Amino acid sequence: MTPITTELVRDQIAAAVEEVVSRTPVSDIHTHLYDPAFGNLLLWGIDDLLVYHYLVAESFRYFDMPFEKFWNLPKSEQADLIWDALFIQNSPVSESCRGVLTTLNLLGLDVRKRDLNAIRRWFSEWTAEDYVTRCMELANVSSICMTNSPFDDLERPLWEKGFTRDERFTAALRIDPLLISWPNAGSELAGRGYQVTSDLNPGTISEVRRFLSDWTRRMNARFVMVSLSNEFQYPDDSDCVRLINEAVVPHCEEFGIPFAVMPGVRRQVNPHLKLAGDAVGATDLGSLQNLCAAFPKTKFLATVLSRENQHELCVLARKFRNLHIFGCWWFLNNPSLVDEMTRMRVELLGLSFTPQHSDARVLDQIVYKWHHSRQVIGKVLAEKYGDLAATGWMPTRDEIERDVKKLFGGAFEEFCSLQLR
Ligand code: FIX
Ligand code: ZN
Repeated sequence: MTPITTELVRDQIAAAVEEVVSRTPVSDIHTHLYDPAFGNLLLWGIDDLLVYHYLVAESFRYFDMPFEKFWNLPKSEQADLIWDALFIQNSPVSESCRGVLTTLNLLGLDVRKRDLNAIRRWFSEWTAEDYVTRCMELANVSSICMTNSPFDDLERPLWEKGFTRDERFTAALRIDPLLISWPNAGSELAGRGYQVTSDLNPGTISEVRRFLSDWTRRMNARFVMVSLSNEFQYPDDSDCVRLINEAVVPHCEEFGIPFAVMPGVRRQVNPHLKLAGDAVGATDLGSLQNLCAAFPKTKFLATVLSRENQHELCVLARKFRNLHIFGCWWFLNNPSLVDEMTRMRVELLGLSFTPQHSDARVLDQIVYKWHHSRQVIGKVLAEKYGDLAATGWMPTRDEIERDVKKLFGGAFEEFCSLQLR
């Protein structure tokens, strides 16, 4: 591509923006992936791609078998059924199905043959370590933030034993059980040597803080994170709110790390679907407003699940510098909604937000989730810089590169190191 002088003519802007967006590495600030040191906890490969809970939900729109019969099948047979229902018996037009094909295509596999076993043979030649590198290169992802729960019995032992970290994988301290199911979480803490009682007296609160400090240090956690129901209310006199006020917020302020809140989930509306059984509900964002106002020195990261909340969320971020919004979460991670949300955010917040995170549960998903998101974000930005040029203000290539770097992780880093006084 011919070097572009500072003055970018309008019709070259789109090409330049889309090129910069595809070439700029992104840090993926929320995933359910694991450092390879966690072994089988890191899911990858075609069968894990096919039994992803998004595809399970879509498949049960066609399956008439008892739920238990499906869950009792080995993973490869579950994958066979899903492949047949969503890719063979019906055209794989949904975002999640298209995603599987985008990933296979970018990996260089010929999906036209529709030969699942040939695809399986291809995957059987990889090691997890090499495949992590391959997927991060293809997705142009520079770092992956995990979701790490001290309440996860499969994950916790390795943290306690200690291991050599893969620097490409950072950690986030996930504390849903602590806030959502106190005092059960309290008995778990007590079982691990923390002097807590179900009553949130000062002694218990300081032990909860000790728990948060221990795990923040052990994981070198970038932030503390919780997903909340769509009925989350702040303030109220619940244990959840007391723990937020007296333990989580002071802890985050002490460590200078953000508190990431993800409201809007209706957990397990259909438990037969297991992980695929969660749904969405509009949230009263007055709670997030109250949190930001109550703790002006605390940094809040927020992504909200309901489409109906997105405009209000952007406006809230205009009011509170201690609020950084990120991602098109879960049921919002669809091109039409990523487009709508990114446009609204650029128009209301300029570049001071993080447009996307992958929420990948299977490593290969970072390939399609970022490929699809970059396409949409690139298109929106190209139009926005085009509109800018129409005013006579000509953005330079360096400026576009600077801006995209911010959107793909720089603004998040700036926010994390913000010292709020
Ligand atoms: O709470 C979360 O972090 C959600 O992202 C998950 O619970 C959800 O199952 C998911 O995978 C969404 O993409
Ligand atoms: Zn998630």
